Amino acid sequence: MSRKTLTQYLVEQQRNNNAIEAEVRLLVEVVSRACKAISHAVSKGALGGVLGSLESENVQGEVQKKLDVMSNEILLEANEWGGHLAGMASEEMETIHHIPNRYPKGEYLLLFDPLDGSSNIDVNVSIGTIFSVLKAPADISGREVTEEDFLQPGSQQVVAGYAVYGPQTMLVLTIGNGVMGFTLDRELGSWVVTHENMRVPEDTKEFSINMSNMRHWAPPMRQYIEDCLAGTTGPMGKDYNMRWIASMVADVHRIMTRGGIFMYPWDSRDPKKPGKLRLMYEANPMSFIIEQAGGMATDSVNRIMDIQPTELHQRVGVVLGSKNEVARVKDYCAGSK
Ligand code: P6P
Repeated sequence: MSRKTLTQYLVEQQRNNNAIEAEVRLLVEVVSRACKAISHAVSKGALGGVLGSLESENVQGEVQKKLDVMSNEILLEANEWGGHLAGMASEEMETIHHIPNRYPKGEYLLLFDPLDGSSNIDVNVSIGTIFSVLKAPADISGREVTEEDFLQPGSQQVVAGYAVYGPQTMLVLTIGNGVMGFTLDRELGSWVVTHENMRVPEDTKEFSINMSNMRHWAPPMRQYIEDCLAGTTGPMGKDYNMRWIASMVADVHRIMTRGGIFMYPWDSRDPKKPGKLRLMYEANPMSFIIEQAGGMATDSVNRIMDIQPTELHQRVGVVLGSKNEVARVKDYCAGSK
């Protein structure tokens, strides 16, 4: 019995549950095909001449890796012609990307981090692509898209997903009724269902944070981590393990698979920045996926998907994963602990 493919899953969702419109199904198919191409480029490594950095910096002031730019181009070119999008936004581009006039425009907005965790590229550690789909405002057909059209809270997302380029290449996707995991069958070139209805365990003993930033955290966050480190000798009454891959997609995928809590909280290094991670194309899509799998996602206190964005590349503190552990952090940080 052959396994179900992404296409079959999407057609079933469209036909049976009316859970997805034809335009959105096409969009997901196009993005997933682009992720296959990115996976192929990433897997070549040094053999493909794609490692290393460029002299350029992106809007975040980060040195761009060759694969960052390549992945961005793959996603732009794959999605421009389809007629399903009104515009795109990327971590790698300062302003929004308009659909060229030679192509029809659609009703959806695509946002993405084309290659997240790119500091891991040159050391052969898992990296990934994160994407989010919003519906453009109703009047979009009569005008050009603007940056403001993208500034919608995460609760408005229609689709969210990530591809993780690791020992396996996997696609994890939500269209708003649970989370499905697909593994790339390189022989067939198909995304094949391997993880139906992914769920995040409600409790965990594993936390994920960059401990080198500890002295910069707000006191309640420091106290929470100190209590985790105290294990059974402290108030938590259990010993914790720690993981930090420094690739959000890989850390989140581990949590989607076995539970855990991922934190990149506010720190005092740059008080103007509420966190390192970006709201629109990292925190929001990951929060949608985590919540759809029964987890929880906050900025340490407030639900991430309730945040009204004010800037395309704004940053946010992120605490997400096993809901009872995220709720515990909220107790610490909201001062009720
Ligand atoms: P640090 C990768 O650059 C990234 O945006 C996320 O994927 C990852 O979780 C985080 O930054 C790692 O940050 O400060 O530990 O290098």
